[in-house]
This record gives sequence, C-alpha cells and structure tokens, in this order.
Amino acid sequence: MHLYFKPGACSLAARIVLTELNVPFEATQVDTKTGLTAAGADYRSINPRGYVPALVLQDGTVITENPAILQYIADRHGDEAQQPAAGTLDRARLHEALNFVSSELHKAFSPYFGERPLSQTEKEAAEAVLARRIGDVASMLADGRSFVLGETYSVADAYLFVVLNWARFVGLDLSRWPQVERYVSSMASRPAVRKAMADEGLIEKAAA
Ligand SMILES: N[C@@H](CCC(=O)N[C@@H](CS)C(=O)NCC(=O)O)C(=O)O
Repeated sequence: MHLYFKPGACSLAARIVLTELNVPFEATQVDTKTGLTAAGADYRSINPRGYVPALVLQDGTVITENPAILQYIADRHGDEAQQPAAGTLDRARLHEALNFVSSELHKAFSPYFGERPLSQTEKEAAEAVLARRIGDVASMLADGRSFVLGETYSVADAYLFVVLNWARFVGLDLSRWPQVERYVSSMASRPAVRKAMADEGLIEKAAA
C-alpha cells in the first residue's frame, strides 16, 4: 500500500490506522500547492482532486476520501472491535462519527487553512462554527466514554483525534471542553499515534 500525505494533515489518520494495525506501507509527501509529490511526479494523476490522502493499493487501484480509506484499511486488516460488522448498530455509529468528522468538524477548520489570513470578523465567524462543532464532540464524550464507540477504539478515533489536534495550530484553547482536552491528550499518548506523528516530523522520535 502507498499513502500520499501532507505532514499533520487529515492523511495522518490513515497513517495512524496503518500503524496501529501493523500494515506495511510506503508513504510519499505531497505538496498540494504545486500539485507535485516529493519525487516531482504529478499528484493529480493519482488524485485528480489534488488533495490528500490517497491510498494506492498493490494493483494500482486508488482510494480517496478519509472515511472510505479508513474503513477499507480496517475492513481488510482490522478486527471486528475496530470496525464493527456491517448491519450492526455500532457500524452505523461508526459511519455517523466518520461523517460528522468529515463533513462538519473537518470542514469547520477549512476557513483557517485558506490562501490568506482571516480578518478579525472572519476569524470570529469561523471560531463560532468551530466552537459549536467541538461542543458537539464534548456532548458525545459527556458520558465519560474513552472513544467514539464507547470503550472500544475505532478508526473514527484516529480521524477525530487528527482533526481536533488542529485546534492548537489555529490557537483555539481546548480547555473550554475538558472532556475533549482529555480525549486528545489520551489519544496523543497511544504508541501508534506517537509513532505516526514522529514519522511525519510532528514530534520527536522516541529513543530506540
Ligand atoms: N474530502 C476529503 C478532504 C481532504 C482534505 O481536506 N485534504 C486537505 C488536507 S486535510 C488537503 O489536501 N488540502 C489541500 C488542498 O485542498 O489543496 C477527504 O475526506 O479525504
């Protein structure tokens, strides 16, 4: 498998899942601004939409879109705990969470990652939307659950963690939502998460 990524971007979720499941993979960094891979190849010939992640299978088949990539990896390499069986309520909950992260939470960060810095008014508007969505995460975690599905780690946690972790890059203090702050710091301490982040140069590599 081959993962196309940008350090710290949403593609980190797939790297976390591949690392958690000990799936061998190669990774190539993409500059989404120039549309070139680290080797100078045209990334749009892999994902015509130009954004990361893209997962390329052994036979050259390309999968894009985080929820599809994460579920594919877990279906092929995970156990039923990480990826509940199709038709179960837990599987519906997993879809619910992946779709929420993808279409609501992830997109609430989009204004911060545009071509130019936000004006004060735009910043306040973006922060109001983002705060509402992080509040939704806080409500989901309010019963004390450790993970999206309860006490069982799933691929939705990898994606949720990666997106929530952007809060510190945009200067949003998560201490307003103590359960969310606890969730992020607990996820950040998982060995696979640490390794994946170190492999993208986001944190120091652990001493061997
Ligand atoms: N719907 C896509 C969104 C992917 C996405 O937003 N990727 C961002 C990084 S988190 C990106 O590559 N942005 C660069 C660009 O759009 O040019 C998915 O879920 O995979």
